[in-house]
Amino acid sequence: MADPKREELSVQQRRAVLVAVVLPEQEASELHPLDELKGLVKTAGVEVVGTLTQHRKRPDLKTYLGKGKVEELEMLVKMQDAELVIFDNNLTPAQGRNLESALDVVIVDRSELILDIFNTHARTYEAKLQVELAQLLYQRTRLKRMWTHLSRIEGGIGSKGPGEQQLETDRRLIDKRVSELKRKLKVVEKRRARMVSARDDQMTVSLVGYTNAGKSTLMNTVTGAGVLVADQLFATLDTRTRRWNVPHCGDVLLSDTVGFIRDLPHNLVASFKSTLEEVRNADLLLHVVDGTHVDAEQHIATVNEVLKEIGVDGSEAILVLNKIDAIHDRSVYDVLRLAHPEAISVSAAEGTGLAALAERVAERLGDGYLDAEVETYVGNGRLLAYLAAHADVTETDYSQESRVTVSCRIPRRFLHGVEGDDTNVALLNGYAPPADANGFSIDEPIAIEENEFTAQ
Ligand SMILES: Nc1nc2c(ncn2[C@@H]2O[C@H](COP(=O)(O)OP(=O)(O)OP(=O)(O)O)[C@@H](O)[C@H]2O)c(=O)[nH]1
Ligand SMILES: [Mg+2]
Repeated sequence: MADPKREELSVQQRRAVLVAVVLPEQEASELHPLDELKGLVKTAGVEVVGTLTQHRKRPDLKTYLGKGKVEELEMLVKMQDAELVIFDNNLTPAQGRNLESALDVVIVDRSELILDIFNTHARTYEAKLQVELAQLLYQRTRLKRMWTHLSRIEGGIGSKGPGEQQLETDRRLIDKRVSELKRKLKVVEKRRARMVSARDDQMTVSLVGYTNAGKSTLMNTVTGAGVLVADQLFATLDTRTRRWNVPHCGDVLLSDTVGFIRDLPHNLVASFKSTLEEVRNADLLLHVVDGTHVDAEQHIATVNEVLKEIGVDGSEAILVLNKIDAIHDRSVYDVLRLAHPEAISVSAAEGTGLAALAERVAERLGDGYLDAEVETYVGNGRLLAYLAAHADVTETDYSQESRVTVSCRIPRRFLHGVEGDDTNVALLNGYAPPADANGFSIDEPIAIEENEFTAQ
């Protein structure tokens, strides 16, 4: 194995049997146990030739499924001439190995399938590095499975077979590549962190949510960005940032990023650290939920768990119930509304509810606005540009000679920039500027690049 990348395990266009073991914690789902897995394999391009489910209190230690079910699965695999068995569950390396030797087909677990999808969807340099790292870390603990077959054939008892030697070589190759990837990712992370902190004076809002909730659609509708929208899981794997003009608040930066899913592989979350940097640094999160989905409540919980994993408190987010144009079961939506009375309902596709959403965003970001009258000399282009960028200007009055008076509503946090020689600020709702106001400053316009890391 000269190149430790695992293209050979790509599941695309292969005949597969799907298996779901339903454990007590998944019994709450209203969906058929295989529905989400079917969505995932559809995205991955697998041909499904059979399915099998089992309800268990806990997984079998050796084979995850019970003994009788393994036999049933073996028959199904033979009958359908399947090349793969895909589990909706995460298997230990030993369970994967045992099943592979019992069934004589490639076993793919949930993490591996998600990694495979990420691998096919990764477009940017950053996403590619992150996915490869996660795949290698996953693969490293499972190398034995890949070589035991060879050992069985050629190695004698007690001798170090070619499989085992190969195993050591592979491990070394993987470790070398892992350090290389980590090194490259460090550089990317630093760049990303610099980029994120360069926006410190800009309000930033991040979209988060379960995969397929409609985050990219919402981003496109409010900012006019051409982000890929697709009825598939994990359409977006990178982070895009666009300006969003929020009435009464001015321009904010809106980021769209990778979606979450139940049992997201741990390695993947860790590897996507830099992509999720925007989420960690956002002033405000919009948690987008597919309001038509019967499992919306579980999706919300999953998203909050992943957020917690990256150190973010999801309870502070504005909950956005999306796709209200497509509600087919009114009771699902009503229950959801009742549980989250503070949520904003929208249709990102049709553009409904967006004014209410913008208003809530403005309210939360502004932490209360200040209505101000700013009087300065007409040539003060820097201050006028600052006000245009950060405040909602309602009137500009040039009636006094060589003076201009701007009436505006400005978020409290931008007030510090409204200062300078020969400038008077009158606050109409009675707040004084913060004492630490450190003079007037105008920032360079921020270049927001679409594919910041693709050029490498
Ligand atoms: N009916 C309806 N469909 C929507 C709405 N918003 C999004 N969709 C559809 O939902 C699917 C997923 O939309 P995306 O915007 O790609 O979802 P996402 O959350 O970005 O998904 P990932 O990037 O995969 O995590 C697409 O088929 C969209 O057309 C909506 O308001 N109404
Ligand atoms: Mg998306």
